[in-house]
Amino acid sequence: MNILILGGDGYLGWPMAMHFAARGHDVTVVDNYLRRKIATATDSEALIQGPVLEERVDIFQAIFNKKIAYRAGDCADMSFMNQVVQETSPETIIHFAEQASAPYSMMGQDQATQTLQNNLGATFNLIWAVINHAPKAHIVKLGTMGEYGTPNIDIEEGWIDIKHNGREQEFLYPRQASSLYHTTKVLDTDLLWFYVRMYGLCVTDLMQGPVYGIFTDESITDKRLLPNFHYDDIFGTVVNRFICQAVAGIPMTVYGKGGQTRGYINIKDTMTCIDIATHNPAREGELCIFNQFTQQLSVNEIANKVKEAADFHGLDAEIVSITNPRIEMEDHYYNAKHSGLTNLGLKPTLMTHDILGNLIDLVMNYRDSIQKQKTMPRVHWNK
Ligand code: USQ
Repeated sequence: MNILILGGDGYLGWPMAMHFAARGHDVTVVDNYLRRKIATATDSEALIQGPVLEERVDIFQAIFNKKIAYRAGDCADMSFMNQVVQETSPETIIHFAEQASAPYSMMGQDQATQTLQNNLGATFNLIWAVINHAPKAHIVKLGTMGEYGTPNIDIEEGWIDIKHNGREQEFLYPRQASSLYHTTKVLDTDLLWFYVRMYGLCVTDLMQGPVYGIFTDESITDKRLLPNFHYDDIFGTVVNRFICQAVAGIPMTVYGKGGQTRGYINIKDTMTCIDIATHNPAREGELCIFNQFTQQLSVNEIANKVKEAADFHGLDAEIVSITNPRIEMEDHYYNAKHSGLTNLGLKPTLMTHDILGNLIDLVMNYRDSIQKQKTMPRVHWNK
């Protein structure tokens, strides 16, 4: 398969590129290093940061004897996007090219504008580049479980049947996000659904929960192939953050009551889910939606799991509750369906002691680089 990956320098984009290239697909990655630039600007550099793509594709080739093509450019630039899609003629396009930090999107007006323009611009340009140059290509878009928010009813897999005054129709499941970043994903879904209806595009939208971990079949082979790994409040996701805090002897920062429940997924399973979605493409004129997570957990449950795994490693990990910098429910109903990908063959990797222990072992090597001030929340939602 000829696969174009937008956002190929990212936490998920890079291991995804290696996954497909190692399995014999033709892979081109695109990136403009936006995340690296924001990380530098906000003093949020990754704890583990691989070389730039220009170098990493060579390291990958030396180890796997497979080539990954790299193109530098901005997906929010229409002429670049048109050119890349025209020249690569992809069968599948995997779209990760978004500003993915909820806290960054809530820092202030400039960061909000940048997030909105980048995320909507990249998705809109991709849609038009596909219409213009690859109308049969399958777009696999990374959405987020955060699009649904935390409703007081079960979360369905993308769609819901509504009965109203004796009549019935299926609609997109209601969306109510709690950061501007998550809201851009809601708007992406609406844009894609509109163009699927108008132009018969083939689109899969993956509603992914927070991801944790770093090891995939390929990244585990050489530390220079590891994806970026953040523990800061801007880019670090909660499990990775708690692991780093536990290793560095910093109390794990549970926001508020800690009852916030989400669907979590190991990075290894992200690879499998996207592989499954790619090999089971949406039909022409279909928007296919999967809820991409394997385990529902509250923040308190995660902190306790990390503490047990850390204590087992001889670390005396502590947990503290701090004032929640976000506006979100801290104690709520949460029951999200997620059978689509398991029905297609996903075998979940669960958050076990062993899995967390392997991460702790790796992070121990970087312990001295962990800075406490970067683990404290620096962005408050309503300030
Ligand atoms: N949290 C804490 N303490 C911390 C950090 C986070 O209690 O030190 C809480 C948050 O308040 C939240 C939960 O943990 O309730 C998850 O937070 P997170 O930072 O791991 O995840 P989030 O901001 O929702 O965003 C992450 C990724 C984003 C992706 C999303 C999936 O950064 O790109 O889309 O996970 S989801 O949350 O399902 O929408």
